[in-house]
Amino acid sequence: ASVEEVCRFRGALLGALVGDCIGAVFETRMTITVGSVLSFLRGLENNWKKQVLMYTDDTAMARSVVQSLLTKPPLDEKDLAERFTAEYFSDPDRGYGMGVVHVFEKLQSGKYQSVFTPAKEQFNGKGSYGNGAAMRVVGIPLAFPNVPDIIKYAKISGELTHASSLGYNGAILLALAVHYALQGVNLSRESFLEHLLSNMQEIEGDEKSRSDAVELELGEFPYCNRLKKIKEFLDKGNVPRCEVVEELGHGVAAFESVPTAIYSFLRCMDPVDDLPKEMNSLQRTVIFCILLGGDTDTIATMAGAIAGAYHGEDQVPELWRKSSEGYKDAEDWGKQLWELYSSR
Ligand code: 8NA
Ligand code: MG
Ligand code: MG
Ligand code: MG
Repeated sequence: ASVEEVCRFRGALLGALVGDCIGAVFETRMTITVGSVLSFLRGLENNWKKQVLMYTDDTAMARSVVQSLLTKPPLDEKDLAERFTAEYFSDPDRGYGMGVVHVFEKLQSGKYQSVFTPAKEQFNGKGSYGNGAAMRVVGIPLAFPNVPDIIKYAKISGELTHASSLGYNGAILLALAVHYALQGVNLSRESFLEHLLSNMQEIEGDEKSRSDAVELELGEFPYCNRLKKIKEFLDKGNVPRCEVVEELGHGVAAFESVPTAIYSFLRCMDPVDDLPKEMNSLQRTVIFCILLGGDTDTIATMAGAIAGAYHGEDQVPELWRKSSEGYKDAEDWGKQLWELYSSR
């Protein structure tokens, strides 16, 4: 059983990596068709030795989370803040969000007593609700086996840049999705969603979550409501992609992308009408996310993490893997996180 588990840990990191690297290619394209995505992927065969696909901010920050978890357990927020900041300044052109850069500048200035203060000052004191806390969170559910720890540490890791509860709750939701995905087929699609819904009901019931959601006019329990929409869509069957985008979103806000990633993973357990029959579930998941358009790298990285945790690294095609920058680190760190997780 243990070998199978290592596969899931490596799968989660590799799924996240290929989702970011392949998704980023399509981020700025106006029209994305099945034909264009498939032809790009076929072209990797002739290209991977010459040109690797660069990862973006999503993976750069996910790498910092993983490295911090492995060297400063259980989670050292100062160490993590330093890693995010050092990584940004050493390599700023990875496509970071417009707002988050100010957090790094403030952290770098050394004027702040608490590493959490710069994030609280974002967007006139409202904090960011971008998907940046969720896009990098995959290491947390791979380091902690228990739900309360995952909630606690996903929140802390998120709050370094995302002080709005909509931002860090998105990270908590994605972390929990990866956690339940690690259980594989032992958990049905229905109970996977029920677990998430019951966790999020408690999380979104707290005072700050309620008031932030009301202030943004999202209604109460925005993540719970979107989880219910996911269930409705899955019961319906082949919901057109435009309707998925309309109802669940494909934007840079966490509430317009984390539920979309979860839906894409669940939907792509089954074949998708216009995708090749020989593709496996993880391949379908990444391509499905890209075809939704919008924030393609981030939705594909989040869905890729869940799909990789569920299906294991065998579903990450060799060609996709070796075309992606830093894939060997993902393999090594998957094993190390599995050891850490198993020791807890
Ligand atoms: P962020 O904190 O800067 O948030 C991202 C964006 O969300 C901001 O630039 C704002 O436009 C908007 N936003 C967040 N909070 C608020 C608020 N309270 N009020 C008004 N607007 C708000 O950075 P992040 O780390 O959350 O961003 C992650 C995303 O940025 C990822 O998609 C990542 O890949 C990157 N990125 C996205 C795009 C894209 O447009 N798809 C392009 C380049 C980079
Ligand atoms: Mg990115
Ligand atoms: Mg980007
Ligand atoms: Mg993005």
